[in-house]
Amino acid sequence: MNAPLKPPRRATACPHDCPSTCALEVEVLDPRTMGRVYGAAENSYTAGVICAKVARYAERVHNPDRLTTALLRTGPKGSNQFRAIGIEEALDRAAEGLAAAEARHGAESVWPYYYAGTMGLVQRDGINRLRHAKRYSDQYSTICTALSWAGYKAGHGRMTGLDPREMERSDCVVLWGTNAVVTQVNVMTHAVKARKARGAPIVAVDVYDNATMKQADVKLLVRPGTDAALACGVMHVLFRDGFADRAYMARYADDPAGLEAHLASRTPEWASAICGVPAADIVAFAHLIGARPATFFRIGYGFARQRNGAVAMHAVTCLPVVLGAWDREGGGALHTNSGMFGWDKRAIEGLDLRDPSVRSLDQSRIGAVLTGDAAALRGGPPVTALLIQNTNPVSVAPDQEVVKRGFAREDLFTVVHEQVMTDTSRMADLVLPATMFVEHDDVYQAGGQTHILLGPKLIEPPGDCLSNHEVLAGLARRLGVDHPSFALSARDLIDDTLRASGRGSLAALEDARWIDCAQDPGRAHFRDGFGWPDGRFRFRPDWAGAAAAMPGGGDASAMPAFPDHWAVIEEADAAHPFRMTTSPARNFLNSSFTETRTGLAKEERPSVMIHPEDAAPLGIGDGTAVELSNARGAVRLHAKLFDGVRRGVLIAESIWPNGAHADGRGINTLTGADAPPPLGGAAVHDNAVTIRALADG
Ligand SMILES: Nc1nc2c(c(=O)[nH]1)N[C@H]1C(S)=C(S)[C@@H](COP(=O)(O)OP(=O)(O)OC[C@H]3O[C@@H](n4cnc5c(=O)[nH]c(N)nc54)[C@H](O)[C@@H]3O)O[C@H]1N2
Ligand SMILES: Nc1nc2c(c(=O)[nH]1)N[C@H]1C(S)=C(S)[C@@H](COP(=O)(O)OP(=O)(O)OC[C@H]3O[C@@H](n4cnc5c(=O)[nH]c(N)nc54)[C@H](O)[C@@H]3O)O[C@H]1N2
Ligand code: SF4
Ligand SMILES: [Mo]
Repeated sequence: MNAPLKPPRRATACPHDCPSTCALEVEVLDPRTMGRVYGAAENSYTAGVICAKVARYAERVHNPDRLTTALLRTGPKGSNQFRAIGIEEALDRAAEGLAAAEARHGAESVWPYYYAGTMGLVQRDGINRLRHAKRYSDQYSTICTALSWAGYKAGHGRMTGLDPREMERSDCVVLWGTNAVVTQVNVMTHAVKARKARGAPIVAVDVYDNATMKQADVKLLVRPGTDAALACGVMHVLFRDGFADRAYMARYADDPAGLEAHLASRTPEWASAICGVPAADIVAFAHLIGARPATFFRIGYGFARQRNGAVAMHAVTCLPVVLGAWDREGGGALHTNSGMFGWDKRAIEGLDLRDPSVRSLDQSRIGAVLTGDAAALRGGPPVTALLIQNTNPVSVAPDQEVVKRGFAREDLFTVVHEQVMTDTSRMADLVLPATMFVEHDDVYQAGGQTHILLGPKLIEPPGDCLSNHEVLAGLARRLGVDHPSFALSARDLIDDTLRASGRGSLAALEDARWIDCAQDPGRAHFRDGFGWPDGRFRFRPDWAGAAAAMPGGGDASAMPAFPDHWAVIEEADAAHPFRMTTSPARNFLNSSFTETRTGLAKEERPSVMIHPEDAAPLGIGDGTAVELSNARGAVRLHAKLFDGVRRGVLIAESIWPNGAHADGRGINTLTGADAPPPLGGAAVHDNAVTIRALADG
């Protein structure tokens, strides 16, 4: 269906943890060398556009600092003293270490730990096959999506939404809590189409005048953690001024009368006092979308990284229902379409071997787990061995001081499989060198759009680099694990998985380059009903039911019955007068790309944005060295004066390597690892801190 590419261009997909999942064309210059990367023009979502950091990906693949041999620790933990060893010896030692931990305290003392450094299904999720086969501790994955997905599912009952390409038929586009220009640039392609074709205004809701808000027609600048108040104020006006679609709600919602009564006291003035947006702006926004029910709400993750994030997400998702937006072409919402693919991952994850009685440990609470917190360990044995792929917790996990204490334990055996030296691999006993996406085969599924894409191996890896699948197969063999998938190639696993999932075959995907899995429009708009037995959207969520799915059971008893401002955020107080978010930096992707020269040069140095009127009385000028602190620790960086942020709010664009900060403490030193209801998660944008100028600045 798509014409074959002309050499040296080869088709692939972006492997990174980004909702865009771009269809890429990579120049292959010789069997070991890649050149420039382009967005595929024929892909209707990518539409030829990719971000700058991936366009220059050759810099990451051919980085002289890449890991190309296995490393064995020779000095004290964290001293960064290693010697190179052969890859077979390294795998022998890794298997011996895991087996020794198992022999001492049982299989649950081994914790395979991973995330989404690559989003490929084979190379990301294969670690679970080894886990289940060995009955190692399970991972309860919370760091990115637990808060926002809990909030979205609470109303809709399933994790799907609009096809993003429908945006071009929208009368208004609301970008809520996503810095799309930075984090998923393709959203802008489609939003701008709507603006050009139909004069649709673009609205941005965020905590600072970021790159996305700068492009928006309407700017709503909220205080961090107060989006539910804004949403309630807007819904109050929709009901009050005759914009609520009562017929739609009567058919598709659980309790519109209850919601309306509840919102009676949530006036724009009430909302304004909480969220900081002037009441007149709240009314104007309500009237704007009230007059344009075909409004597309593109709802991001950022505003849900707050302790009340699930409640906030649910509140925002009530808006399109009150508006009857779902009933209009171009109207409704998209948070993620990840729930629509229906993968059968038995072959990849070894789900046939999974024993649900094995304990599951909270990814975001890795610090508490490693420092022996009995509740975090769920009453089981200590974790004495870690096998880490695809993630960099010593940098990205909250409550960093505790995480570091855990990793420093002499009785902890840590294997890190990585592409580059990271804060985490520096704490390892054994480092294994990993391939990059152009060096292994995988299949990718988009979250923010509707395609499945193939990412074939295009060039040979350097040195001893192994793919995740190869490392897992090597360990399985040494540990005597028997599961047929370990003997398969990554290509065979892709083929099996596509077939089992009813998505054709590897050969077909190779020909087609991608499969568009878009739902039929009726289903995308929930015209067949929301994902509950009665088909009705829940204005009144079953939070307790949601919390029951958390390993060990979550406590939702204090959660509000209807959408509301839930005052459980880390409020500023006299000792910690500022609210701080750790919003994403344009040239990094989480902790990735912090190892590339261009990324570092463009981001300059770790910094924190502060309003000039907040800065002046503290003796802080532009570029002053400052320290941010709270009960969890202190972080050093430099101030940037910026009036596009509310008074009392600080923005530290992240995530820099810990070592980029003056005393090696990264931004997550300040973030908390308590598990917010109903399902846990990392409230990394919800921090109260104090700031002071450093004398030596
Ligand atoms: N303060 C703060 N903290 C945050 C966030 C924030 O906004 N602020 N964001 C949070 C979010 S949303 C997330 S998702 C997490 C993400 O945090 P991480 O999971 O750490 O994120 P990444 O940087 O995407 O990937 C981690 C590592 O995977 C490695 N990797 C990539 N591909 C492969 C591969 O094929 N094999 C192997 N073995 N390794 C590979 C990369 O080199 C990289 O070092 O961070 C969270 N932490
Ligand atoms: N360049 C770049 N791209 C990335 C990433 C990256 O680190 N850098 N990370 C990738 C990953 S893993 C993910 S999950 C996605 C996430 O992408 P997004 O969905 O965009 O989510 P976040 O990056 O957490 O934050 C988005 C915005 O939310 C804002 N925000 C924080 N608190 C609040 C609040 O209380 N209310 C409101 N309204 N806004 C708030 C932040 O300031 C930020 O501008 O992006 C991916 N893409
Ligand atoms: S926008 Fe996202 S998916 Fe696209 S190339 Fe950049 S990181 Fe990859
Ligand atoms: Mo994420």
